[in-house]
Amino acid sequence: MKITSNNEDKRYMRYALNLAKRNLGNTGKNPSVGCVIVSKEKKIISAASTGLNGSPHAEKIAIEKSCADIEGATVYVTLEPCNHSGENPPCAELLVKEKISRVVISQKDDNPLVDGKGIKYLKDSDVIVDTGVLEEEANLINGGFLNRVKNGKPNINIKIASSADGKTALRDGKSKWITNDLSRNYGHRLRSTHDAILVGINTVLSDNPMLNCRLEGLQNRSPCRIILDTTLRIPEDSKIIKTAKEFNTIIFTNLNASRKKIKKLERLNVKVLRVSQLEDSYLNIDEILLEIGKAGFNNLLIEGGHTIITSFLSSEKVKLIYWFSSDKIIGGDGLSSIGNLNLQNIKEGPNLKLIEIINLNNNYLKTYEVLK
Ligand code: AOF
Ligand code: ZN
Repeated sequence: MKITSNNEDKRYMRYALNLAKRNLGNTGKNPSVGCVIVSKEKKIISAASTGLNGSPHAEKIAIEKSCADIEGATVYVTLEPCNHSGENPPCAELLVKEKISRVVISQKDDNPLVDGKGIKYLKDSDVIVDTGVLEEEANLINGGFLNRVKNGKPNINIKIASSADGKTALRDGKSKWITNDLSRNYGHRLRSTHDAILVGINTVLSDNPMLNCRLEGLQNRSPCRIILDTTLRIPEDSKIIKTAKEFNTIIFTNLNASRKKIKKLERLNVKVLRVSQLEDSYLNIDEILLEIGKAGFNNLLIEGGHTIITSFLSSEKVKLIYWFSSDKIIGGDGLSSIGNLNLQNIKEGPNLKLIEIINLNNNYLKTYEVLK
């Protein structure tokens, strides 16, 4: 049963959510879960998040590193504890064995292997269970995983870096440097918290990007790079291909793409996946997203360009927009961040809910949730 949470529960849960949030992108196909243990004496005696690539689960790490007796403690966890044996042992069983008296859960796990079984096991074992504490915030962290297990697709987040008047480049395409260093570093941080990053071939041809995370110490947290390349135009000497042995790389192309080119790319360590093409000659986004889901990616970051951003925004449910906006004005002859949406009236367009603003030394990162 869902009960109204008190402020103390929210405070501990917020800590658990922060742990989960900062660990996003590190847990493979598993969700990033946060867990905080509070003793009978109301002291935080342990805190953890899911381990690298999804093992061990957060609850097990928190229990093992607890600095005091955990009998009778309360456990705050951002996702329902599992009670099945997969790659990891069942957490609900462990919590009961350790004589935890209360478990506060933010959000239920819709993975069919869990789906209420963890909560039921805890209740049947006389543990007090409260659910729904800061569920909306938890959904921003768990949502990608839950979407993948329910619909087979990842959550789609878009990154835009623009001038104050929403332009991403000058008329001639020059975009260096509209935003400042801090924004660009934060952009790399975003790459590290996503499982995959996607751009169109035009971005590769014009910018020759690496699309990895280049923050010191976080290079090994780079996402899988995904390129949409309908006719396999990617140059073999592009940075993406040259670094494909170091960073996972997937190219989506059409069903008639040259076998010879595909073989060549595969030899260079690139995974090539073929999908159908739509009437407007774009690759079928639905098929692409299902393939990305199949690969186990929960959170996808779209980094451009303009055409790709526009087609995702108009054809699919985008979850978040990370919008870096700088202290420069480019003017009407600059390139817009978003292309034509062909709206007949304002109501038809995407509706945004601002969920966070960060001041990055006179640039701003606004994080919007896209409400349709
Ligand atoms: C938890 N705590 O920290 C995470 C959970 O194959 P396994 O055993 O690792 O189980 C994977 C499933 O467990 C995953 O699909 C999701 O439903 C849940 N993840 N559960 O109790 C955790 N990461
Ligand atoms: Zn578990």
